[in-house]
Amino acid sequence: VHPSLRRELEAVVGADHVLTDPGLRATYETDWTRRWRGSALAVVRPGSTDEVAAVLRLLNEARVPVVPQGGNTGMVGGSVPRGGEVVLSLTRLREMEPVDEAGEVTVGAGATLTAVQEHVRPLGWDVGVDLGARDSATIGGMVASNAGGIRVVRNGTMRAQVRGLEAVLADGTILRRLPGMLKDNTGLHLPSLLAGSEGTLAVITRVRLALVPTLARAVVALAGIGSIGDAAALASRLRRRLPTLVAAEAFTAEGLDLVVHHAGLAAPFSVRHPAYLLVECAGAADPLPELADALEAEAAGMLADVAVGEDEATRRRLWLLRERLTESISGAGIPHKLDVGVPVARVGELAERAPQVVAEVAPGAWVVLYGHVLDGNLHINVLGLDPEDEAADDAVLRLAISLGGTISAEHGVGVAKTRWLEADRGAADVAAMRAVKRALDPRGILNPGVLLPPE
Ligand code: FAD
Ligand code: 2HG
Ligand code: ZN
Repeated sequence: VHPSLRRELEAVVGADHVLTDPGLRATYETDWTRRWRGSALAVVRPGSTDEVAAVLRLLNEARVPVVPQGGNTGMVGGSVPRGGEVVLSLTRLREMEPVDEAGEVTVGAGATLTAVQEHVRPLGWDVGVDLGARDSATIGGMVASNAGGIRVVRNGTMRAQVRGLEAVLADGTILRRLPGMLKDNTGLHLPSLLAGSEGTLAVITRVRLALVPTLARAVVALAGIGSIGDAAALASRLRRRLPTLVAAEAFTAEGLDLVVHHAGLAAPFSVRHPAYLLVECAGAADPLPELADALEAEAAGMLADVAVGEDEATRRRLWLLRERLTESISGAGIPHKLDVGVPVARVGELAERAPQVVAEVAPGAWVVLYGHVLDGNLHINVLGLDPEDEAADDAVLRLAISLGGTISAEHGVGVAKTRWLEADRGAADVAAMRAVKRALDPRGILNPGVLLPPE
């Protein structure tokens, strides 16, 4: 970064928060999957909204590109530099206001999900979105990527939790609407526009979250089942019978083997099953009788083994078999992550055909798939590929589109999938997105190369 710009940035945030030393920059420059990295001109860590605005004004003036970064747990390369940008780290914006009577809370964009959960749970409230990266993922990053996670079937994605937002445009203009109103029909809803914008339209600085009530009693069941398709079909039938259903997740035997091997967890059953379905029910009263009845009525002959967790420790133990898949896959190599979605009725077809289309173009590759079956969302992880070799990505993303689905159900487009955006969304949608981008960020400094393909 130019010495005079550096001095100006230091005058705004303090010299301790402008990092140019390569050793200090390193963790901000590589993404969680290790597939994406690049070197930054500097890492700048503002401590307030006004500092974010002042930093953006300087960078916009100097036409220096900016990569907004929260917890850097994103899976599509959108949170790390490609080379030559300033990384704007938002992790110092972690102030949390008191929870109000209506169950809303305003938090800094850099607050981690775990910190917010710990802030609100003692008061009987919870955050509607939960995900395995909770200790590092920030609320701002979760809104910017419209994160999904393990409660979508109950509470929707991150977009649905946002009641108000404060954000800074590329030129330093502050947008602020934080009063918290369920009904607010005064024109375009900017929180919806920014949810899923992946740092390309504005930098989110504060978020007003609509919380959900804590559910006092929970039960988790893990069952061995014949296939991912069977798991999706059974989960759909259970949903109809179970108003208390809050999660339905599936994974395969290969995934469980990896978790047992890399995370050192005990296998749940003595027999290895082709696939596993994990469901959680929760409510004010004990949901176990309802779950047992539903399984008996809907799953006759389908389930070989069922493990049930009622107390918190057992529930946690069963959940870890699912949640530690991501890190266990990374323990086995650098995956290509294809977070695709299809209509729920086609999940089985996707699960069967994805390994076949990968084998056709990359015979040496290895596929581990799992996901949020009731969201129609499978995480197709392909191991054993060069980072640059996109033949398998191409095959799987086109398969998802051909099944009436999407190239990204929850992780976003990032730099990983810009090439396929138009095949998914069509030219008219992409042109509309470009028009919005140009209007809000005319110099194109916010996360260039992310979401929109080069023109
Ligand atoms: P980052 O990775 O730092 O950034 C993500 C994107 O948002 C980037 O484009 C970045 O530029 C932008 N951004 C970040 N902060 C801001 C801001 N304040 N203003 C504007 N733009 C910003 N995702 C799911 O959807 N569901 C899951 O179940 C899930 N599970 C995960 C489990 C593990 C173990 C891991 C490692 C990741 C998982 N993820 C999941 C992916 C990731 O955690 C989420 O996408 C999360 O929302 C990213 O938050 P972050 O703070 O780390 O954002
Ligand atoms: C999950 O559901 C995350 O665990 C990560 O979205 C998925 O590792 C992945 O591919
Ligand atoms: Zn996921």
